[in-house]
Amino acid sequence: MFSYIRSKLPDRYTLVRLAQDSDLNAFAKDARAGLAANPKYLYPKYFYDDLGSKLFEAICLLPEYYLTRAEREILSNHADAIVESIEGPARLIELGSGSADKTRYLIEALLKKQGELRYLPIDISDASLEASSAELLKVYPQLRITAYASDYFTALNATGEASLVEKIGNRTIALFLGSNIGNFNPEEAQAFFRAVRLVLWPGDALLVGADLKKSPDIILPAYDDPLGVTATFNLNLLARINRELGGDFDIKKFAHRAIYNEELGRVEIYIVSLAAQRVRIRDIDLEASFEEGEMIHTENSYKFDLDQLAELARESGFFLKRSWRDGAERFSFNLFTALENN
Ligand code: AVJ
Repeated sequence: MFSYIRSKLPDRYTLVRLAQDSDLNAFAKDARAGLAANPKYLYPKYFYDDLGSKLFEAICLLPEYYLTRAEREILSNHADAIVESIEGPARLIELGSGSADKTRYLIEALLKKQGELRYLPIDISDASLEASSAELLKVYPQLRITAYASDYFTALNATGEASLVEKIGNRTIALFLGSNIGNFNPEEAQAFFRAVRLVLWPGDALLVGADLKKSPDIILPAYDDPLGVTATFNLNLLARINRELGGDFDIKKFAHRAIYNEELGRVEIYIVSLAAQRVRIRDIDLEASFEEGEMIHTENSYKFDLDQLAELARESGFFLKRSWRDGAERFSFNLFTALENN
């Protein structure tokens, strides 16, 4: 079902590549369904091919994209307190580790507290996993890494099964940084919390970074920056269809659009067709036609308040033990504790 790949760092690094529906197939299937639908949509998980992952790292450097800096501020100020709020030696599972840059604050706090640590990053980009793990292993000799190249749900189950020995005598801390939770609609967020709860034991912790509701004057520029990095990130979805599925999108005839839907408390991201046009996608044998102004919905990014987070916890077998915020109160970092009964 899955393969272990040994790297140059044999005893401190293992990569587990979990067999899924071949990625190419899943992308082809989902792209076909989304572009044949009305209204059209594409899933945000497909942003993150190797180029898309790099473009997202560039977004995180933008002054308008306050989320990364706010979360970094919280972690750099409170990592020790966060770790101290969780009793006992722990292993750290990260869902969507990306560059694992901000994770270092928690890794360092845990190493300080317990001397050694097993870190289990999960990411769909194995290029990101390889690069970030090599970096971390160089810097932290007391770190061991088991990396999962996989979607969250498949890998979560594997971390639960593969490591019973390690779970005994260790707490598990599950980490979900960067307001990635914002991509889920409320039902999906609940299902996700429940899936995480299933691999945790009572007293284990789930740490979640969540962007807060606030004025659209602050939120919108983070999703529509003047340099056009976010636009490029969004349009890369079409470029990816051209590269991987033999599409002939003329990228210049499409544009990025972000709106804040205040009622639903979410940013909605679209790709707008700037002309009436037809696009042929050879490998999925699809011809998609667009009207001028027609949109492809590519992402939602939900914003939260603490009541919503506490309720999400209650619905899924956790309780919200503590929250931290950055000085400007834009972003929250939340400690959920797994309760006895599911
Ligand atoms: C990675 C989902 C947290 O919603 O802020 C950034 C993705 N999209 N700019 C977010 C994203 C456009 C990001 N998340």
